[in-house]
Amino acid sequence: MRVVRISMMSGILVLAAACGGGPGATGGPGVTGGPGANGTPAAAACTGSGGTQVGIADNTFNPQSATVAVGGTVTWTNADAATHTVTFNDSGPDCGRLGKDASVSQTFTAAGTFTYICAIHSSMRGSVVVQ
Ligand SMILES: [Cu+2]
Repeated sequence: MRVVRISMMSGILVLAAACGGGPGATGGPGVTGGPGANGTPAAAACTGSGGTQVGIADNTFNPQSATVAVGGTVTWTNADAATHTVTFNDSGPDCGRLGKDASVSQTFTAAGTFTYICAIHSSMRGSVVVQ
């Protein structure tokens, strides 16, 4: 009987978690990771505009480490002819492929250090420090 009871409680907890998110819960993996818990941005995936600019040129993110306040936004713009991505580590959002002159933004709602790579060129690495 005890096993059955534990199983039922687990089911209830799963249901509660599934219903607890409300609007915005579908924004991306970063939402459920907890603030900075696993290096994923605590924000909807790849949203926002403006903010701190990070250029992509010669297969390098510049600056490689950008610092923003909590609630701040980073916008990446690709100046290379080659396609790049902004892909956060540890199952964070992948902001997709950026062709030449394309840009993408990410808003950060929790403090922490969020590392990312270009999924096409694994030597391209950057980070955003949110404080
Ligand atoms: Cu790249």
